[in-house]
Amino acid sequence: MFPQQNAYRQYFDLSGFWDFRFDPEDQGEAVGWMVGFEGGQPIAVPASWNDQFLEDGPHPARDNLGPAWYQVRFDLPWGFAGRQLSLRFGSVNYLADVWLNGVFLGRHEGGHMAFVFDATEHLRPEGNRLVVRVDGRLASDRVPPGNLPREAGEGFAMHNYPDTAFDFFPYCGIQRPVLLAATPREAIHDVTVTPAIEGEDGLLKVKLKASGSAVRLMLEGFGSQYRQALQLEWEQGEAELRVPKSMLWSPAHPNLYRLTVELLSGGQVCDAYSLMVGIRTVAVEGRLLLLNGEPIFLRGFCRHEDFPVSGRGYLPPVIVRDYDLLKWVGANSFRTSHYPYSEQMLDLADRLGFMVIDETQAVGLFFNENGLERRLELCKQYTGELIQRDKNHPCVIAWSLANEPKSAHPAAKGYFRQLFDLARSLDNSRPVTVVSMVGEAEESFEFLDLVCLNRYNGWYTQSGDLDGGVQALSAELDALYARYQKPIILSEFGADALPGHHAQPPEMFSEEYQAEFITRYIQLLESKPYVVGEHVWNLCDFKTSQGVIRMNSFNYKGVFTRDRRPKLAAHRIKELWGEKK
Ligand code: BDP
Repeated sequence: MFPQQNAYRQYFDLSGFWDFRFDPEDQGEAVGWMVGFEGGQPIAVPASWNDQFLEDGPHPARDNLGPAWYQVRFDLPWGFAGRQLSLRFGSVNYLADVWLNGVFLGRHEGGHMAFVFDATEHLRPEGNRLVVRVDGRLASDRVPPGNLPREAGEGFAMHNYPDTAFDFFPYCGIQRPVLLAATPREAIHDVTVTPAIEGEDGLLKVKLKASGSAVRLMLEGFGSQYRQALQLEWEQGEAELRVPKSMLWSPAHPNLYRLTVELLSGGQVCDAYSLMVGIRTVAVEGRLLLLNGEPIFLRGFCRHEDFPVSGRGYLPPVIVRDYDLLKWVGANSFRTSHYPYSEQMLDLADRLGFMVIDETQAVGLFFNENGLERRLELCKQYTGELIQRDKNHPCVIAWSLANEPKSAHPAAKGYFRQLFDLARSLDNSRPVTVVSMVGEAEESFEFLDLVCLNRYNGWYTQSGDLDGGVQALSAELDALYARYQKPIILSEFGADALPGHHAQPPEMFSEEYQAEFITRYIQLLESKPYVVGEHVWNLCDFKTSQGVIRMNSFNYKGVFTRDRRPKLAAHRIKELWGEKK
C-alpha cells in the first residue's frame, strides 16, 4: 500500500541530493561500502544516473550500467519513534541491495516496481545511514534481457550499444522516491476493492488484511454529499458495500469515491487508510470490449517515462504535461509500455478518466533454454507485484503480461499459460493480454482475453509504400480475427519523423509521412468492427541505445518531440479523434 499521512500514519520523503559513486571493479562489498563509503559525488534522487554526469573516468557515465552505490544520512523524524517503520522504494533499476546502518535489509530484482523493507529494529534516533548498491547491467537471464550471446542463437538482439533486447535506453538508478513510512503496530496491511454493478446500484467488494479485531468502512462521494458507514467484525475479512444509484467511473465521467478503512482495537480506532475507488466493470463479450456494459473504443498512445537529464526519473510536471497532451489530442487511453509506470501516474489516470493497459516489464522475452526458468520466475514475480500494486485502480482495464515476446517458439505458449493462470487467480475482474508482434503465431491468443498486435507496415516492411502496407494489414487483421474470434487492439503503429523535416509527396522520416501513415491506419482500424482500440507508437520521441537505425540515439516515432512540442501528426490525430467525440 502506498504510504499515507493521517492521524495514524506518517511518511517522510528521502528525495534530495544523495552521495554516489560508480564501482567499476565491483569491489564495494569486499571493501565494506555497505557501512558507508568515501569519495562520493552528489546525485539527485529520484532520477536515473546516466545523464546526470558526463564522465566516469575515461568513459561516458551515460553507458555505465553499474554497479554503483548510493548513500544518504538522515535522522528519525519527530513522531516516528515507537512505530512500525519501513523503507519503501518506488523503483530501482535493476537490482538493488539495501543496507541500513550496516545491516543488510534485502535485495529486490526488477525495475519499475515498488518494494518495502521493514526497518523498525535497525533505525536509531540520529545519524542513520542508508546505503544502496544498484546493478543495472544487462544479461540474458534478466528481464528485460540484454547482452545476449550471439552464438547461442539469440540473433535477434538490437545490435546496439548498450546492447539491449529492447528499444529504449536502459536507464539505471533510484528512479522513484524512497519513503520512510511509520505505521501503528496494529495495522491494516492490505485492502482489495473489486467493483460490480447491479441495476442502478454499485457494489464494492472489500477484502482486508489487518492485525486487529474489527474494522469500520466509510464511503464518501468525491465532490458529492454521499456518505455511508459500515462496521464489521474483522474475522469476516470481507464486506460488500452497496452504493444505491451509484455514479459510475468512465472516461467521460471519472467519478471517484473515497473509501476509508478504520481498524478498531478495544473500541478505539488504531489505524486508518483511505483510497479512491471507482465503480466500473470491464468485460470482453464476443468481438466487443465493454466498459460498464457499453462497447468502448480505445484511442490513445504508448509512452515512455523519459525526459532529458532526469532519464526515467519520476518527474511530476512531465506527467501533468503528458496528460494535457493526451487530452488535447483526444486520447482516452494508453498502455504502460514497456514497464509499469509510477503509481502517481495511475492516480491521475483514475482522476482524469484515462483507461490504462497496465504492462509488466517483460519486454524482449525469448524462449531459448538459456536462463528460461529464471526468466519465467521473474515474470511470475513481476505479474504478482503489478497486480498487487495496481489492483484497486479503476483506470486499469487490462493487464499486459509482455511486449513482443519472440513467441515463434514451442515453449512460448506454456510460458504464457502459466502467467495467464497466475494473473487470473490474482484478479478475475480484468481482461489479460500479451502484446504480440508475431500475430497469428501467438498461440496464447487461444486463452488470452484480448488480441493485441503491433504493426509497422509501411515502415519496417513495405517501407515507403503505404498503400501496400495498409492493404497487408487489413488482410492480416481479418485473418487474425477469423482465427481467434476475439476483439483486436492495434497496440502499436507509427513512423519516425524528424521534427521540422518536410516532404511533398510524403516520404519516410518527414512529418507528412508520419501524419499520413497514422491517418491511413486510423481510417482502416475504425472500419473494422472487431477492432476495439488503436494506440499510436509513440506519444513522444524518446532516447534509446546507439545504433544505425536510431539517429541521435532517439526513436523519432513520437507525435510530440521529447520536449513535448507537436509534430504535424499530432494535429492530424486531434482532427481525426475530435470528429469521433
Ligand atoms: C516495437 C517495439 C517498441 C519499439 C518500436 C519501434 O515494441 O519498443 O520502439 O517497435 O521500432 O516493435 O519503434
